[in-house]
Amino acid sequence: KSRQERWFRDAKFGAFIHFGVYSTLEGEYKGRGSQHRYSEWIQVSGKIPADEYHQVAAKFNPADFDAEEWVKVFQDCGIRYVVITSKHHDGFALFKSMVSDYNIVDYTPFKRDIIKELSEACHRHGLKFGVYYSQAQDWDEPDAPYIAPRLEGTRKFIHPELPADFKPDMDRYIAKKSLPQVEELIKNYEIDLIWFDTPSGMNMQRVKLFSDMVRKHRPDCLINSRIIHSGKGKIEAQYLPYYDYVSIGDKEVPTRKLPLYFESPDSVSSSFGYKTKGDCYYHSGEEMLHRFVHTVCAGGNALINNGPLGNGRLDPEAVRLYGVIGDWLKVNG
Ligand code: JFZ
Repeated sequence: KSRQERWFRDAKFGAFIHFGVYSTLEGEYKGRGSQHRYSEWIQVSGKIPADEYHQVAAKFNPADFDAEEWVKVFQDCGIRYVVITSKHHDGFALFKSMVSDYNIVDYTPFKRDIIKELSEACHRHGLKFGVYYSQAQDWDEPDAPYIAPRLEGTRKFIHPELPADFKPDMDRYIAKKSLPQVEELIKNYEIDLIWFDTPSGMNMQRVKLFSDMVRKHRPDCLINSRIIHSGKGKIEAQYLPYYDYVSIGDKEVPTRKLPLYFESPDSVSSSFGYKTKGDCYYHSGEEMLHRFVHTVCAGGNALINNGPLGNGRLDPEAVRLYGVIGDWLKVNG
């Protein structure tokens, strides 16, 4: 299994991007939800029913988004790959989709395909391009799994019209939305890496569907371990053929033996999505640099998140913190 792994082995620094409808809310909705760490979880923490969240989505208009500008900033800091949320747990897609019109092109006044523009800008400048795709959780789909027990009751307030005896069918959701959207991403865009996450309900049969789909159309595309492993639990050997590298726990510094290439998903702040309301803070430059060096010296890559603003501009503090690492790399990299 050499494939594309060479670029990943040498990459060191990746830019993670959490961007979507939630970026406009900045961690709070009608005074609710700001106590939750991650602003991309606002639909759950702010108890926003689907039809209300749809109204927020219908106004999503990141008019200042400029893929070239983003990529230039990343490149200046020594970043070698980019991973952006093509669909997070809220179910909203940042790419044109025939599978569901709940996407940035068909559902918003913005109408531009962020995944297309960013993938093209990355490749123009020699950066690898990856997409985050929430294969299991999708709060917009009643059939998708809600993490139990923490999210017990969530399906009911997001979809109040559901009959009391509704029986969610994860395979129906996978067949109708999740797998066909992964197929769209893999066929319609030049994708070097796909980043799955929070694999509630995933099993061998479901893992195979996603992994085989990716491998069939794009054998060089890397797949991360969160297709089946959450990031905290142990690694099971039976799943090793279905992904290419391990994403360890968020902000975890590597302390255990890892069998494969690994990556540490980190963020410049206490959230992934842009957040200004309630409990939120940025890490210091020293702290970011410490975790970066620790991760890279242990042989892994640091995938460090920035949450762009709802208007499509990069967060200036994230840019500054990327610069701290970039400056270090210029001397020591
Ligand atoms: C998940 C998402 O729920 C979150 O919104 C974000 O996208 C993040 C990158 O991934 O959250 C996690 C998943 C795994 C761990 C922590 C947060 N973990 O293993 O420590």
